[in-house]
Amino acid sequence: MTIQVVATHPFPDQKPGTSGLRKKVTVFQTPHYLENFIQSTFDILESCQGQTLVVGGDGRYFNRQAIQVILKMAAANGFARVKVGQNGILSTPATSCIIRKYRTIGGIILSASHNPAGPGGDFGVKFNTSNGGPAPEKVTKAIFERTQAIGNYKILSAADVDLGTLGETNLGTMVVEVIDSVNDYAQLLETLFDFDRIQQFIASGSFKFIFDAMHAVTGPYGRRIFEERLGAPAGTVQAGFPLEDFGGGHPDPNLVYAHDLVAQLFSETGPDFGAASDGDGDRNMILGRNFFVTPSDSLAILAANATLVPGYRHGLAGIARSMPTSQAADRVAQQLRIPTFETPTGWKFFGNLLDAGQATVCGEESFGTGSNHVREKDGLWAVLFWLNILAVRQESVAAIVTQHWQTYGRNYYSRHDYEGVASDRAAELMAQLKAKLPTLKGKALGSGVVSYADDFSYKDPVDHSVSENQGLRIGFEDGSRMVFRLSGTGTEGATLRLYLERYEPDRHKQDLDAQVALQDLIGLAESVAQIKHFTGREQPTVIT
Ligand code: VG1
Ligand code: CO
Repeated sequence: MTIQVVATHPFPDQKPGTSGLRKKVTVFQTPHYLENFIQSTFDILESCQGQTLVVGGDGRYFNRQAIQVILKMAAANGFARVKVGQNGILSTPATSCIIRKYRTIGGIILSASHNPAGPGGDFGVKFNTSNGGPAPEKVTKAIFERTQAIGNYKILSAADVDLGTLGETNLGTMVVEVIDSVNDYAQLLETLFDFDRIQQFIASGSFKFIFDAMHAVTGPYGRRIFEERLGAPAGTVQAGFPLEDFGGGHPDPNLVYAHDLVAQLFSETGPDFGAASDGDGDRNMILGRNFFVTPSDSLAILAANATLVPGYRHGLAGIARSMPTSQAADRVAQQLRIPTFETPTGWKFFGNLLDAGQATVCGEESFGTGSNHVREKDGLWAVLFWLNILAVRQESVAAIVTQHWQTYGRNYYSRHDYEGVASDRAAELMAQLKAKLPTLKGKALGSGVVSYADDFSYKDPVDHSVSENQGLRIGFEDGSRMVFRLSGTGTEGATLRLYLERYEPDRHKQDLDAQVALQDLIGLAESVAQIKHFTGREQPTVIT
Protein backbone atom coordinates (compact mmCIF):
# COMPACT_ATOMS: atom_id res chain seq x y z
CA MET A 1 0.00 0.00 0.00
CA THR A 2 1.55 3.27 -1.09
CA ILE A 3 0.57 6.87 -0.60
CA GLN A 4 -0.09 8.62 -3.87
CA VAL A 5 0.24 12.38 -4.20
CA VAL A 6 -2.13 13.34 -6.99
CA ALA A 7 -1.80 16.65 -8.85
CA THR A 8 -5.05 18.60 -9.14
CA HIS A 9 -6.49 22.04 -9.94
CA PRO A 10 -8.96 24.14 -7.93
CA PHE A 11 -12.68 24.05 -8.73
CA PRO A 12 -14.17 27.53 -8.40
CA ASP A 13 -17.49 26.40 -6.88
CA GLN A 14 -16.55 24.62 -3.66
CA LYS A 15 -18.03 27.19 -1.29
CA PRO A 16 -20.15 25.52 1.42
CA GLY A 17 -23.71 26.87 1.79
CA THR A 18 -26.14 26.88 4.71
CA SER A 19 -25.19 23.29 5.51
CA GLY A 20 -22.10 21.94 3.76
CA LEU A 21 -21.15 21.63 0.11
CA ARG A 22 -24.10 20.46 -2.01
CA LYS A 23 -23.92 19.66 -5.69
CA LYS A 24 -25.38 17.30 -8.23
CA VAL A 25 -24.03 13.75 -7.92
CA THR A 26 -22.55 14.19 -11.40
CA VAL A 27 -20.50 17.16 -10.15
CA PHE A 28 -19.14 15.13 -7.23
CA GLN A 29 -18.28 12.37 -9.71
CA THR A 30 -16.04 14.74 -11.68
CA PRO A 31 -12.45 13.47 -11.26
CA HIS A 32 -10.76 15.07 -8.20
CA TYR A 33 -13.87 17.03 -7.16
CA LEU A 34 -14.61 15.13 -3.95
CA GLU A 35 -10.91 14.61 -3.25
CA ASN A 36 -10.14 18.33 -3.51
CA PHE A 37 -12.80 19.22 -0.97
CA ILE A 38 -11.75 16.50 1.46
CA GLN A 39 -8.06 17.40 1.20
CA SER A 40 -8.89 21.07 1.75
CA THR A 41 -10.84 20.10 4.87
CA PHE A 42 -7.93 18.04 6.20
CA ASP A 43 -5.48 20.82 5.33
CA ILE A 44 -7.16 23.39 7.54
CA LEU A 45 -7.03 21.13 10.61
CA GLU A 46 -4.12 21.82 12.89
CA SER A 47 -2.86 18.31 12.31
CA CYS A 48 -4.36 15.02 11.16
CA GLN A 49 -1.51 13.02 12.72
CA GLY A 50 -2.75 10.48 15.21
CA GLN A 51 -6.28 11.90 15.19
CA THR A 52 -9.64 10.11 15.09
CA LEU A 53 -12.30 11.05 12.55
CA VAL A 54 -15.97 9.99 12.32
CA VAL A 55 -17.40 9.27 8.87
CA GLY A 56 -20.89 8.31 7.75
CA GLY A 57 -23.76 9.38 5.60
CA ASP A 58 -27.45 9.17 4.90
CA GLY A 59 -27.17 6.17 2.58
CA ARG A 60 -27.88 8.04 -0.62
CA TYR A 61 -26.42 7.21 -4.01
CA PHE A 62 -22.61 7.69 -4.09
CA ASN A 63 -22.38 7.41 -0.28
CA ARG A 64 -20.48 4.11 -0.36
CA GLN A 65 -18.03 5.17 -3.07
CA ALA A 66 -17.33 8.51 -1.37
CA ILE A 67 -16.64 6.83 1.98
CA GLN A 68 -14.02 4.55 0.41
CA VAL A 69 -12.26 7.61 -1.03
CA ILE A 70 -12.38 9.44 2.30
CA LEU A 71 -11.02 6.43 4.21
CA LYS A 72 -8.06 6.12 1.85
CA MET A 73 -7.40 9.86 2.01
CA ALA A 74 -7.63 9.85 5.81
CA ALA A 75 -5.08 7.01 5.93
CA ALA A 76 -2.75 8.90 3.60
CA ASN A 77 -3.08 12.07 5.66
CA GLY A 78 -1.98 10.46 8.90
CA PHE A 79 -5.22 9.83 10.81
CA ALA A 80 -4.85 7.07 13.39
CA ARG A 81 -8.45 5.92 13.33
CA VAL A 82 -11.73 6.44 11.52
CA LYS A 83 -15.00 5.42 13.10
CA VAL A 84 -17.40 4.69 10.29
CA GLY A 85 -21.06 3.68 10.53
CA GLN A 86 -21.92 0.16 9.39
CA ASN A 87 -22.68 0.13 5.66
CA GLY A 88 -21.72 3.80 5.72
CA ILE A 89 -24.87 4.80 7.61
CA LEU A 90 -24.80 7.53 10.26
CA SER A 91 -27.48 10.14 10.79
CA THR A 92 -26.38 13.73 11.28
CA PRO A 93 -27.30 13.85 15.01
CA ALA A 94 -25.74 10.41 15.59
CA THR A 95 -22.49 11.66 14.05
CA SER A 96 -22.57 14.67 16.34
CA CYS A 97 -23.12 12.36 19.32
CA ILE A 98 -20.20 10.10 18.37
CA ILE A 99 -17.78 13.01 17.79
CA ARG A 100 -18.58 14.30 21.27
CA LYS A 101 -18.61 10.98 23.08
CA TYR A 102 -15.23 9.84 21.75
CA ARG A 103 -13.74 13.34 21.65
CA THR A 104 -12.66 13.08 18.03
CA ILE A 105 -11.24 15.92 15.99
CA GLY A 106 -14.46 16.03 14.00
CA GLY A 107 -16.52 14.15 11.46
CA ILE A 108 -17.59 14.08 7.86
CA ILE A 109 -21.26 13.59 7.04
CA LEU A 110 -22.15 12.67 3.49
CA SER A 111 -25.58 14.06 2.86
CA ALA A 112 -27.55 16.62 0.93
CA SER A 113 -30.18 16.30 3.65
CA HIS A 114 -33.68 16.83 2.26
CA ASN A 115 -32.60 17.14 -1.38
CA PRO A 116 -33.56 14.21 -3.64
CA ALA A 117 -30.96 11.52 -4.35
CA GLY A 118 -29.98 9.05 -7.07
CA PRO A 119 -27.65 9.34 -10.07
CA GLY A 120 -29.48 12.48 -11.22
CA GLY A 121 -29.97 13.82 -7.70
CA ASP A 122 -27.85 15.66 -5.16
CA PHE A 123 -24.91 14.76 -2.97
CA GLY A 124 -23.29 16.70 -0.16
CA VAL A 125 -20.37 16.83 2.26
CA LYS A 126 -20.59 18.43 5.69
CA PHE A 127 -17.68 18.81 8.07
CA ASN A 128 -18.41 18.91 11.79
CA THR A 129 -15.84 20.16 14.27
CA SER A 130 -14.73 18.67 17.59
CA ASN A 131 -17.73 20.09 19.48
CA GLY A 132 -19.90 17.88 17.24
CA GLY A 133 -21.46 20.82 15.43
CA PRO A 134 -21.46 22.03 11.84
CA ALA A 135 -18.30 23.93 10.98
CA PRO A 136 -18.82 27.60 11.82
CA GLU A 137 -18.41 30.24 9.13
CA LYS A 138 -14.76 30.90 9.86
CA VAL A 139 -14.00 27.21 9.25
CA THR A 140 -16.08 26.88 6.07
CA LYS A 141 -14.41 30.05 4.83
CA ALA A 142 -10.97 28.60 5.49
CA ILE A 143 -11.93 25.37 3.69
CA PHE A 144 -13.19 27.32 0.70
CA GLU A 145 -10.03 29.41 0.54
CA ARG A 146 -7.97 26.24 0.63
CA THR A 147 -10.00 24.73 -2.24
CA GLN A 148 -9.02 27.75 -4.32
CA ALA A 149 -5.29 27.13 -3.84
CA ILE A 150 -5.06 23.35 -3.80
CA GLY A 151 -2.40 21.72 -5.98
CA ASN A 152 -2.49 18.09 -4.91
CA TYR A 153 -4.11 15.60 -2.58
CA LYS A 154 -2.98 12.44 -0.83
CA ILE A 155 -4.63 9.06 -1.15
CA LEU A 156 -3.60 5.53 -0.26
CA SER A 157 -3.74 2.98 -3.04
CA ALA A 158 -5.48 0.09 -1.36
CA ALA A 159 -8.45 -2.23 -1.76
CA ASP A 160 -11.87 -1.08 -0.55
CA VAL A 161 -12.71 -1.71 3.11
CA ASP A 162 -15.62 -4.01 4.01
CA LEU A 163 -18.11 -1.71 5.72
CA GLY A 164 -20.72 -4.40 6.29
CA THR A 165 -18.97 -6.15 9.17
CA LEU A 166 -18.58 -4.57 12.62
CA GLY A 167 -15.03 -4.42 13.95
CA GLU A 168 -11.58 -3.14 13.13
CA THR A 169 -9.42 -3.48 10.03
CA ASN A 170 -6.18 -1.80 9.02
CA LEU A 171 -5.79 0.55 6.14
CA GLY A 172 -2.08 1.26 5.98
CA THR A 173 -1.22 2.36 9.50
CA MET A 174 -4.75 3.61 10.16
CA VAL A 175 -7.48 1.62 11.91
CA VAL A 176 -10.93 1.59 10.32
CA GLU A 177 -13.50 0.82 13.00
CA VAL A 178 -16.91 -0.11 11.64
CA ILE A 179 -19.39 0.78 14.37
CA ASP A 180 -23.06 0.07 14.95
CA SER A 181 -24.87 3.07 13.46
CA VAL A 182 -27.45 3.33 16.23
CA ASN A 183 -25.94 2.23 19.58
CA ASP A 184 -24.16 5.33 20.91
CA TYR A 185 -26.99 7.59 19.82
CA ALA A 186 -29.75 5.40 21.28
CA GLN A 187 -27.86 5.25 24.58
CA LEU A 188 -27.68 9.03 24.72
CA LEU A 189 -31.41 9.44 24.07
CA GLU A 190 -32.14 6.92 26.80
CA THR A 191 -30.48 9.27 29.32
CA LEU A 192 -32.81 12.12 28.36
CA PHE A 193 -36.28 10.60 28.08
CA ASP A 194 -38.46 8.42 30.27
CA PHE A 195 -38.34 5.37 28.04
CA ASP A 196 -40.21 3.19 30.56
CA ARG A 197 -43.12 5.60 30.73
CA ILE A 198 -43.30 5.90 26.95
CA GLN A 199 -43.16 2.11 26.70
CA GLN A 200 -46.08 1.72 29.13
CA PHE A 201 -48.03 4.39 27.27
CA ILE A 202 -47.59 2.53 23.99
CA ALA A 203 -48.36 -0.82 25.64
CA SER A 204 -51.62 0.54 27.08
CA GLY A 205 -53.09 0.30 23.58
CA SER A 206 -54.88 3.63 23.92
CA PHE A 207 -52.31 5.44 21.83
CA LYS A 208 -51.22 4.72 18.28
CA PHE A 209 -48.46 6.37 16.33
CA ILE A 210 -46.54 6.01 13.10
CA PHE A 211 -43.15 7.25 12.03
CA ASP A 212 -42.24 7.83 8.39
CA ALA A 213 -38.50 7.45 7.74
CA MET A 214 -39.05 8.38 4.09
CA HIS A 215 -36.65 5.59 2.98
CA ALA A 216 -33.84 7.68 4.39
CA VAL A 217 -31.36 7.37 7.24
CA THR A 218 -33.71 7.23 10.25
CA GLY A 219 -35.16 3.82 9.30
CA PRO A 220 -32.66 1.78 11.34
CA TYR A 221 -32.80 4.31 14.21
CA GLY A 222 -36.59 4.34 14.29
CA ARG A 223 -36.91 0.57 14.13
CA ARG A 224 -34.39 0.07 16.94
CA ILE A 225 -35.73 2.78 19.26
CA PHE A 226 -39.50 2.79 18.61
CA GLU A 227 -40.13 -0.84 17.76
CA GLU A 228 -37.40 -2.84 19.52
CA ARG A 229 -36.79 -0.70 22.61
CA LEU A 230 -40.15 1.00 23.18
CA GLY A 231 -42.27 -1.93 22.01
CA ALA A 232 -44.26 -0.16 19.31
CA PRO A 233 -45.81 -2.72 16.95
CA ALA A 234 -43.90 -3.79 13.85
CA GLY A 235 -44.88 -1.46 11.04
CA THR A 236 -44.89 1.63 13.27
CA VAL A 237 -41.84 2.72 11.30
CA GLN A 238 -42.86 3.17 7.69
CA ALA A 239 -40.48 3.42 4.72
CA GLY A 240 -37.97 2.19 7.28
CA PHE A 241 -35.19 0.85 5.06
CA PRO A 242 -32.75 3.37 3.57
CA LEU A 243 -32.70 3.33 -0.24
CA GLU A 244 -30.06 4.98 -2.40
CA ASP A 245 -32.70 7.07 -4.14
CA PHE A 246 -35.01 7.42 -1.10
CA GLY A 247 -37.64 5.55 -3.11
CA GLY A 248 -37.68 8.33 -5.69
CA GLY A 249 -39.11 10.74 -3.11
CA HIS A 250 -38.09 14.05 -1.71
CA PRO A 251 -36.99 13.24 1.87
CA ASP A 252 -38.29 16.51 3.24
CA PRO A 253 -40.79 16.07 6.07
CA ASN A 254 -43.41 18.69 5.26
CA LEU A 255 -47.07 18.68 4.30
CA VAL A 256 -46.29 18.36 0.60
CA TYR A 257 -43.48 15.82 0.47
CA ALA A 258 -44.59 13.58 3.38
CA HIS A 259 -48.03 13.15 1.79
CA ASP A 260 -48.41 9.44 2.71
CA LEU A 261 -48.04 10.19 6.38
CA VAL A 262 -50.23 13.28 6.20
CA ALA A 263 -53.01 11.29 4.50
CA GLN A 264 -52.96 8.71 7.31
CA LEU A 265 -53.12 11.31 10.07
CA PHE A 266 -55.85 13.32 8.38
CA SER A 267 -58.38 10.50 8.50
CA GLU A 268 -60.91 9.85 11.25
CA THR A 269 -59.53 6.39 11.97
CA GLY A 270 -55.94 7.52 11.79
CA PRO A 271 -53.33 7.23 14.54
CA ASP A 272 -53.06 9.71 17.42
CA PHE A 273 -49.59 10.85 16.53
CA GLY A 274 -47.42 10.85 13.43
CA ALA A 275 -43.92 12.04 12.72
CA ALA A 276 -41.38 12.03 9.94
CA SER A 277 -37.72 12.85 9.50
CA ASP A 278 -35.58 13.89 6.55
CA GLY A 279 -32.71 12.44 4.51
CA ASP A 280 -30.05 12.72 7.21
CA GLY A 281 -32.29 12.50 10.29
CA ASP A 282 -31.95 15.99 11.67
CA ARG A 283 -35.44 17.29 10.84
CA ASN A 284 -38.82 16.36 12.24
CA MET A 285 -42.45 16.91 11.38
CA ILE A 286 -45.04 16.47 14.13
CA LEU A 287 -48.69 15.66 13.45
CA GLY A 288 -51.65 14.83 15.66
CA ARG A 289 -54.87 13.34 14.34
CA ASN A 290 -56.17 15.92 11.88
CA PHE A 291 -53.61 18.34 13.21
CA PHE A 292 -50.32 19.79 11.96
CA VAL A 293 -47.94 21.31 14.48
CA THR A 294 -45.82 24.04 12.92
CA PRO A 295 -42.13 23.64 13.76
CA SER A 296 -42.15 27.07 15.42
CA ASP A 297 -45.03 26.06 17.68
CA SER A 298 -43.36 22.74 18.36
CA LEU A 299 -40.24 24.50 19.66
CA ALA A 300 -42.36 26.68 21.94
CA ILE A 301 -44.36 23.72 23.24
CA LEU A 302 -41.28 21.59 23.92
CA ALA A 303 -39.79 24.49 25.85
CA ALA A 304 -42.98 25.11 27.84
CA ASN A 305 -43.22 21.41 28.78
CA ALA A 306 -39.52 20.70 29.19
CA THR A 307 -39.63 19.99 32.91
CA LEU A 308 -41.90 16.99 32.23
CA VAL A 309 -38.93 15.31 30.55
CA PRO A 310 -36.18 13.84 32.78
CA GLY A 311 -33.25 15.33 30.83
CA TYR A 312 -34.68 18.84 31.21
CA ARG A 313 -36.43 18.60 34.57
CA HIS A 314 -34.27 21.34 36.04
CA GLY A 315 -35.39 23.77 33.36
CA LEU A 316 -33.72 25.52 30.46
CA ALA A 317 -30.89 28.05 30.46
CA GLY A 318 -32.21 29.79 27.36
CA ILE A 319 -33.90 29.28 24.01
CA ALA A 320 -32.37 30.07 20.63
CA ARG A 321 -34.23 30.26 17.34
CA SER A 322 -33.29 31.25 13.83
CA MET A 323 -34.47 34.70 12.79
CA PRO A 324 -37.29 33.55 10.44
CA THR A 325 -38.65 31.15 13.10
CA SER A 326 -41.80 32.49 14.75
CA GLN A 327 -41.63 34.32 18.05
CA ALA A 328 -43.82 31.76 19.81
CA ALA A 329 -40.80 30.46 21.73
CA ASP A 330 -39.94 33.99 22.89
CA ARG A 331 -43.26 34.19 24.72
CA VAL A 332 -42.48 30.99 26.58
CA ALA A 333 -38.99 32.25 27.45
CA GLN A 334 -40.47 35.48 28.75
CA GLN A 335 -42.77 33.56 31.07
CA LEU A 336 -39.92 31.31 32.19
CA ARG A 337 -37.70 34.37 32.67
CA ILE A 338 -34.93 32.94 30.54
CA PRO A 339 -33.13 34.60 27.61
CA THR A 340 -33.89 34.09 23.92
CA PHE A 341 -31.43 34.38 21.07
CA GLU A 342 -32.22 35.16 17.45
CA THR A 343 -29.62 33.76 15.06
CA PRO A 344 -29.24 33.54 11.28
CA THR A 345 -30.59 30.49 9.45
CA GLY A 346 -28.45 27.34 9.82
CA TRP A 347 -27.63 25.20 12.84
CA LYS A 348 -23.99 26.28 12.88
CA PHE A 349 -25.06 29.55 14.50
CA PHE A 350 -26.34 27.75 17.62
CA GLY A 351 -23.01 26.07 18.37
CA ASN A 352 -21.41 28.83 20.43
CA LEU A 353 -24.57 29.45 22.47
CA LEU A 354 -24.85 25.74 23.27
CA ASP A 355 -21.14 25.41 24.08
CA ALA A 356 -21.32 28.44 26.36
CA GLY A 357 -24.35 27.02 28.18
CA GLN A 358 -26.46 30.04 27.24
CA ALA A 359 -29.11 28.08 25.33
CA THR A 360 -30.50 24.63 26.12
CA VAL A 361 -33.00 24.14 23.28
CA CYS A 362 -32.84 25.55 19.77
CA GLY A 363 -35.12 25.50 16.78
CA GLU A 364 -35.65 26.51 13.20
CA GLU A 365 -38.90 26.94 11.34
CA SER A 366 -37.56 24.47 8.76
CA PHE A 367 -38.57 21.47 10.88
CA GLY A 368 -35.43 21.55 13.01
CA THR A 369 -35.39 21.21 16.79
CA GLY A 370 -32.65 20.12 19.14
CA SER A 371 -30.83 20.71 22.39
CA ASN A 372 -27.46 20.73 24.07
CA HIS A 373 -27.33 16.90 24.04
CA VAL A 374 -25.60 17.14 20.63
CA ARG A 375 -24.66 20.05 18.38
CA GLU A 376 -27.06 19.32 15.52
CA LYS A 377 -30.79 19.44 15.15
CA ASP A 378 -32.20 16.05 15.93
CA GLY A 379 -35.33 14.54 14.38
CA LEU A 380 -35.78 11.50 16.64
CA TRP A 381 -35.02 13.58 19.73
CA ALA A 382 -37.97 15.83 18.89
CA VAL A 383 -40.25 12.83 18.31
CA LEU A 384 -39.23 11.28 21.64
CA PHE A 385 -39.72 14.62 23.37
CA TRP A 386 -43.29 14.72 22.08
CA LEU A 387 -43.87 11.08 23.00
CA ASN A 388 -42.62 11.79 26.52
CA ILE A 389 -44.93 14.80 26.88
CA LEU A 390 -47.90 12.85 25.50
CA ALA A 391 -47.19 9.94 27.85
CA VAL A 392 -47.17 12.29 30.86
CA ARG A 393 -50.07 14.56 29.91
CA GLN A 394 -52.29 11.90 28.30
CA GLU A 395 -53.96 14.52 26.12
CA SER A 396 -54.22 14.76 22.35
CA VAL A 397 -51.72 16.73 20.30
CA ALA A 398 -54.50 19.12 19.25
CA ALA A 399 -55.49 19.74 22.89
CA ILE A 400 -51.92 20.43 23.94
CA VAL A 401 -51.36 22.90 21.11
CA THR A 402 -54.65 24.76 21.50
CA GLN A 403 -54.11 25.07 25.25
CA HIS A 404 -50.68 26.46 24.51
CA TRP A 405 -52.19 29.11 22.24
CA GLN A 406 -54.76 30.02 24.90
CA THR A 407 -51.99 30.56 27.43
CA TYR A 408 -49.43 32.34 25.28
CA GLY A 409 -51.38 33.55 22.25
CA ARG A 410 -51.00 32.09 18.77
CA ASN A 411 -48.28 33.11 16.36
CA TYR A 412 -49.90 32.39 13.00
CA TYR A 413 -47.05 31.33 10.77
CA SER A 414 -46.35 30.12 7.28
CA ARG A 415 -43.49 29.75 4.84
CA HIS A 416 -43.94 30.04 1.09
CA ASP A 417 -41.19 28.54 -1.07
CA TYR A 418 -40.69 29.35 -4.72
CA GLU A 419 -38.33 26.61 -5.89
CA GLY A 420 -36.25 26.48 -9.05
CA VAL A 421 -36.55 30.18 -9.87
CA ALA A 422 -34.05 31.67 -12.34
CA SER A 423 -31.10 32.81 -10.21
CA ASP A 424 -30.75 36.24 -11.81
CA ARG A 425 -34.46 37.00 -11.37
CA ALA A 426 -34.36 35.95 -7.72
CA ALA A 427 -31.31 38.15 -7.17
CA GLU A 428 -33.11 41.09 -8.82
CA LEU A 429 -36.12 40.61 -6.55
CA MET A 430 -33.90 40.74 -3.50
CA ALA A 431 -31.90 43.72 -4.78
CA GLN A 432 -34.92 45.86 -5.56
CA LEU A 433 -36.54 44.98 -2.25
CA LYS A 434 -33.36 45.75 -0.34
CA ALA A 435 -33.15 49.13 -2.06
CA LYS A 436 -36.71 49.89 -1.00
CA LEU A 437 -36.26 48.99 2.68
CA PRO A 438 -34.88 52.32 3.95
CA THR A 439 -37.98 54.10 2.63
CA LEU A 440 -40.44 51.87 4.47
CA LYS A 441 -39.75 52.57 8.13
CA GLY A 442 -42.56 54.50 9.80
CA LYS A 443 -44.78 54.23 6.72
CA ALA A 444 -48.22 52.69 6.54
CA LEU A 445 -48.26 49.47 4.55
CA GLY A 446 -51.71 47.94 4.18
CA SER A 447 -53.41 48.31 7.52
CA GLY A 448 -50.14 48.28 9.48
CA VAL A 449 -47.28 50.63 10.19
CA VAL A 450 -43.73 49.45 9.48
CA SER A 451 -41.58 49.59 12.60
CA TYR A 452 -38.39 48.24 11.00
CA ALA A 453 -37.20 47.18 7.56
CA ASP A 454 -33.66 45.87 7.26
CA ASP A 455 -31.21 43.21 6.14
CA PHE A 456 -30.64 41.02 9.17
CA SER A 457 -27.13 40.88 10.52
CA TYR A 458 -26.00 38.95 13.57
CA LYS A 459 -23.25 39.45 16.07
CA ASP A 460 -22.44 36.24 17.88
CA PRO A 461 -22.62 37.03 21.62
CA VAL A 462 -19.86 34.54 22.39
CA ASP A 463 -17.11 35.10 19.82
CA HIS A 464 -18.44 38.46 18.52
CA SER A 465 -18.18 37.36 14.89
CA VAL A 466 -20.56 39.20 12.57
CA SER A 467 -22.67 37.58 9.83
CA GLU A 468 -24.34 39.93 7.39
CA ASN A 469 -27.00 39.66 4.65
CA GLN A 470 -29.02 37.02 6.49
CA GLY A 471 -32.49 37.91 5.20
CA LEU A 472 -34.64 40.96 4.45
CA ARG A 473 -37.15 41.70 7.21
CA ILE A 474 -40.14 43.97 7.37
CA GLY A 475 -41.70 44.22 10.81
CA PHE A 476 -44.90 45.98 11.83
CA GLU A 477 -45.88 47.77 14.99
CA ASP A 478 -48.28 44.97 15.97
CA GLY A 479 -45.43 42.43 15.85
CA SER A 480 -46.33 40.96 12.45
CA ARG A 481 -43.39 40.23 10.18
CA MET A 482 -42.42 39.12 6.74
CA VAL A 483 -38.96 37.87 5.87
CA PHE A 484 -37.43 37.21 2.45
CA ARG A 485 -34.40 34.94 1.99
CA LEU A 486 -32.74 32.99 -0.76
CA SER A 487 -31.99 29.37 0.10
CA GLY A 488 -28.39 28.31 0.61
CA THR A 489 -28.95 24.57 0.19
CA GLY A 490 -30.27 24.16 -3.36
CA THR A 491 -28.29 22.98 -6.36
CA GLU A 492 -30.45 24.29 -9.22
CA GLY A 493 -31.53 27.86 -9.79
CA ALA A 494 -32.67 29.77 -6.72
CA THR A 495 -35.29 29.14 -4.08
CA LEU A 496 -37.04 32.17 -2.65
CA ARG A 497 -38.37 31.71 0.87
CA LEU A 498 -41.05 34.04 2.19
CA TYR A 499 -41.75 33.74 5.91
CA LEU A 500 -44.93 35.24 7.36
CA GLU A 501 -45.96 35.74 10.96
CA ARG A 502 -48.82 37.42 12.82
CA TYR A 503 -49.60 37.28 16.53
CA GLU A 504 -53.14 36.64 17.75
CA PRO A 505 -53.71 36.94 21.51
CA ASP A 506 -57.52 36.59 21.33
CA ARG A 507 -58.41 32.96 22.06
CA HIS A 508 -61.63 33.26 20.05
CA LYS A 509 -59.67 34.08 16.92
CA GLN A 510 -57.07 31.35 17.12
CA ASP A 511 -58.69 28.63 15.04
CA LEU A 512 -58.30 30.10 11.58
CA ASP A 513 -56.41 28.38 8.81
CA ALA A 514 -52.96 30.01 8.76
CA GLN A 515 -53.26 31.00 5.08
CA VAL A 516 -56.50 32.80 5.86
CA ALA A 517 -55.12 34.46 8.98
CA LEU A 518 -52.08 35.63 7.03
CA GLN A 519 -53.96 36.72 3.91
CA ASP A 520 -53.26 40.43 4.37
CA LEU A 521 -49.55 39.88 4.89
CA ILE A 522 -49.39 37.57 1.85
CA GLY A 523 -50.94 40.34 -0.24
CA LEU A 524 -48.53 42.92 1.16
CA ALA A 525 -45.53 40.72 0.45
CA GLU A 526 -46.62 40.46 -3.17
CA SER A 527 -47.14 44.19 -3.51
CA VAL A 528 -43.85 45.15 -1.87
CA ALA A 529 -41.64 42.52 -3.54
CA GLN A 530 -43.47 41.78 -6.84
CA ILE A 531 -42.95 38.07 -6.39
CA LYS A 532 -45.10 37.01 -9.35
CA HIS A 533 -43.30 39.42 -11.63
CA PHE A 534 -39.79 38.31 -10.67
CA THR A 535 -40.39 34.59 -10.22
CA GLY A 536 -42.86 34.17 -13.07
CA ARG A 537 -44.95 32.07 -10.67
CA GLU A 538 -48.57 32.52 -9.70
CA GLN A 539 -48.24 30.28 -6.65
CA PRO A 540 -45.50 29.07 -4.29
CA THR A 541 -44.12 25.57 -4.95
CA VAL A 542 -44.46 24.54 -1.31
CA ILE A 543 -46.52 26.09 1.47
CA THR A 544 -45.88 24.99 5.04
C1 VG1 B 1 -32.52 25.19 4.91
C2 VG1 B 1 -33.33 25.69 6.09
C3 VG1 B 1 -32.42 25.89 7.29
C4 VG1 B 1 -31.66 24.60 7.59
C5 VG1 B 1 -30.91 24.14 6.36
C6 VG1 B 1 -30.23 22.81 6.54
O1 VG1 B 1 -31.59 26.17 4.53
O2 VG1 B 1 -34.00 26.87 5.78
O3 VG1 B 1 -33.19 26.31 8.38
O4 VG1 B 1 -30.76 24.79 8.64
O5 VG1 B 1 -31.83 24.01 5.26
O6 VG1 B 1 -31.14 21.82 6.92
P1 VG1 B 1 -31.84 27.17 3.29
O7 VG1 B 1 -30.59 27.95 3.17
O8 VG1 B 1 -32.14 26.30 2.11
O9 VG1 B 1 -33.02 27.98 3.67
V1 VG1 B 1 -30.85 20.23 6.51
O10 VG1 B 1 -31.97 19.30 7.19
O11 VG1 B 1 -30.60 20.39 4.94
O12 VG1 B 1 -29.29 19.83 7.13
CO1 CO C 1 -31.34 17.43 7.23
